[in-house]
Amino acid sequence: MMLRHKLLLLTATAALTAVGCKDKVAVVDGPLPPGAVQVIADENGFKPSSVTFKKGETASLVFTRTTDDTCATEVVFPELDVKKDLPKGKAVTIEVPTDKEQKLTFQCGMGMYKSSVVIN
Ligand SMILES: [Cu+2]
Repeated sequence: MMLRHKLLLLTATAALTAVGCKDKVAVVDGPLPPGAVQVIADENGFKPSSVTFKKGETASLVFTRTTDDTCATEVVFPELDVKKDLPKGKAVTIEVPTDKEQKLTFQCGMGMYKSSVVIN
């Protein structure tokens, strides 16, 4: 029997402030919660495209989409059965299970931008 860990999905309430050019969207400024890594979704896909966490430590990814000119309007974690919309300019936090060593993929809705999370 496989125990599938339920992910806690939460939308970060981090305040975002748009500055400058209307096409630019501010990403989360100020400190991220412990164990959180910021990921930007833009016209080139996800940045960074690989994130590593330590087994057993609190881990989350905070996604922010910064442009409309991208396919990455949602993020999908196939192995975790998780799919979340990425509204432009809104930080979306996805908690990553670190109970075991594994490599997870995250990608855009169509699977073109593939990135990975390594837990080791
Ligand atoms: Cu895509």
